[in-house]
Amino acid sequence: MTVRKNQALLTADEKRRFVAALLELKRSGRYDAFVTTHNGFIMGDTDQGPRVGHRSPSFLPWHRRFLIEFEQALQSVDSTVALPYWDWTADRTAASSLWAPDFLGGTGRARDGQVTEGSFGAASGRWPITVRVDGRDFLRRTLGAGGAQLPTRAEVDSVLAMPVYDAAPWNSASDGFRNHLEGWRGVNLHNRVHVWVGGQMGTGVSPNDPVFWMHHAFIDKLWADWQARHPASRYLPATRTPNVVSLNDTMRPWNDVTPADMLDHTRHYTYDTAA
Ligand code: CU1
Ligand code: CU1
Repeated sequence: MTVRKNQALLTADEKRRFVAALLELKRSGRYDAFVTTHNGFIMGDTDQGPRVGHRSPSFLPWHRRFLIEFEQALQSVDSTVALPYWDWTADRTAASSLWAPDFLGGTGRARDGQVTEGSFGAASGRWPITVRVDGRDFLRRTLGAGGAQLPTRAEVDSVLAMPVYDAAPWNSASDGFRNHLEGWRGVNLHNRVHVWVGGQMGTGVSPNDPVFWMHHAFIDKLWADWQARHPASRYLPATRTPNVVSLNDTMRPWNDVTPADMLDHTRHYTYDTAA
């Protein structure tokens, strides 16, 4: 059984194994296929047209399925690995152990944002950015640039308190839990973290930064926490709705997955809530 842990509680050996599995997927080319898929959806998802991965109700089930596939890829390299989650309400500075050289490496240098430390720094030669939106082939970060602040626990709680999953017009203008969590309006949780990290994380090729998976594992955990807090609330829309994925519609790029299939994460993994 896969148990996803808070990254701050991983042992040195667990960190080593996670990093080694990432590097092996990168070396084999499997990693970059995930980056390509994600960017394709970012480019295709629009407020007035078809939208699946983002700015729509299926933001949460789409990323849940995407993470499960990635986690299975990691486990094909090392069966002991699970995706850790990054609770950015607790580990909220560039001094966090998350960014240490033995894990993800730190922020980028001032000149060009290039990450210089650890396995994902340019000097390691093991993390070339091949699926990219410009000519720069190295991982970039600008942690907390411009005085940006990560969301607080109080802000998370204010979003978890929202009882309605989503609402018309089912896009970036919607009220409801999904859109306040995704971050197009209101306190903005998910989008703000992408901006705080900066570099590739602020673009459609965000999975180039391995922190993408830990950020989205926490977003996924917050969805599970919301479900537990609102047992009477349901995924919406429940019936066919133009341009968006309703409860029982299949969800691209998969042809056998619906949001309904993704509602119970415990069929796939659990979250270690010891912390
Ligand atoms: Cu995404
Ligand atoms: Cu994201």
